[in-house]
Parts: sequence; structure tokens; C-alpha cells
Amino acid sequence: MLTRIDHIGIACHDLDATIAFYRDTYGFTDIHVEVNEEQGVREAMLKTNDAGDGGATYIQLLEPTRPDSAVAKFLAKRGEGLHHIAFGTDGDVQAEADGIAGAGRVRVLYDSPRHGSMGSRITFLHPKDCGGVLTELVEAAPERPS
Ligand code: MC0
Repeated sequence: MLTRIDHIGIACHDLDATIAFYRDTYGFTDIHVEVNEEQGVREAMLKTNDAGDGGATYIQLLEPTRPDSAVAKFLAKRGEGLHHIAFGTDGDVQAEADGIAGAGRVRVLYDSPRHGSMGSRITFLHPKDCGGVLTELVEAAPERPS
């Protein structure tokens, strides 16, 4: 079951400057930064609130690390701004994706979950099948940073 908005992903050219904007403008100070080589991003998770299901909700800022990455292509085509929405699952993210794919209308982009932020397991749904919204499913790590 999908139990929360896990995060909203925002594409940006300059991660440090964008972190500073979110910190100074909105006061988000609980910030985790990491590089995900597979996805080609340096990213920050800014915690906005606990979600009541053991998870939390974040703003995710994404800066590309290479020109052939999904975020670099997005920036070149559309510029900075909203990149995707991510829903948190209360169990196995693959089972959730299989259930959605089984309905036959939505393409799941990965055959098996990949490594996501803060030790999570993630997969994506094609934006063309989701009303133009790239959609991610997230299974949080049991020991995700608070
Ligand atoms: C592309 N499209 C989007 C989109 N990206 N539409 C809405 N939101 C987006 N973010 C649209 C394009 O405008 C285009 O539509 C069509 O999809 C095909 O896009 P493309 O530019 O030709 O690129 P493709 O087909 O090579 O790749 C698109 C696809 C890809 C969504 C399959 O970006 C992908 O696999 N994304 C999933 C991985 C990802 O995004 N990783 C970065 C976040 P038109 O109408 O122009 O044909 S990593 C992350 O978030 C991790 C770290 C985490 O959360 O833990």
C-alpha cells in the first residue's frame, strides 16, 4: 500500500545554491546529501515532517553529475523545477510495482528495484502513463536516518 508522499524531486543546476535557498527561505535544516552514481545525481533530502507510518516526507534536490543522466536531459529540455513525485510503500516496493503493472496501464521502468536515497529501494513509473508525472515508489530502509 502507498502510505505517504515520500518526497518531491526537484531538478536544479547548482545543488549547494538550491539547498541554501530551501534552508534560508523555508527553514529546512534537517539535510542529508549523497551521490548516487547509478542515477547520475548528487542529491539532498530535506526533511519536512514525519509521516506517521515510520517514514517521513522530504524535498529532494537533484543536480546531475553527468550529461547523459535523466536529470541532465530533463534540465536541458525543461529547465529547473519539479522532476518527480515519490510515494512511500509500507512493504516491498517490487510487489507494489508489480501490482500497478499488473493492471496493464502503467509501465514500470525497472525489472527490479534499484538503490535510492538513504538506503531505500526504488523504482519508477513512466511519466507518459501517469498523466505526464514521473512517479517513483520508495521502500525506505529500516534504519533510514531520522
Ligand atoms: C522525461 N519526460 C518527463 C520526465 N522526464 N516527463 C515528466 N517528468 C519527467 N521527469 C518525458 C519527456 O519530456 C519526453 O516526452 C518523454 O518523457 C521521454 O523523455 P526523454 O527525454 O526522451 O528521455 P528518455 O525516454 O530517455 O527517459 C525518460 C525516462 C527517464 C522517464 C524513462 O528519465 C528515466 O528512466 N527516469 C527514471 C530515473 C530518474 O529520473 N532518475 C533521476 C532521479 P516528449 O513528449 O517530449 O516525448 S534519481 C532519484 O530520484 C533517486 C536518487 C531517489 O529518489 O532515491
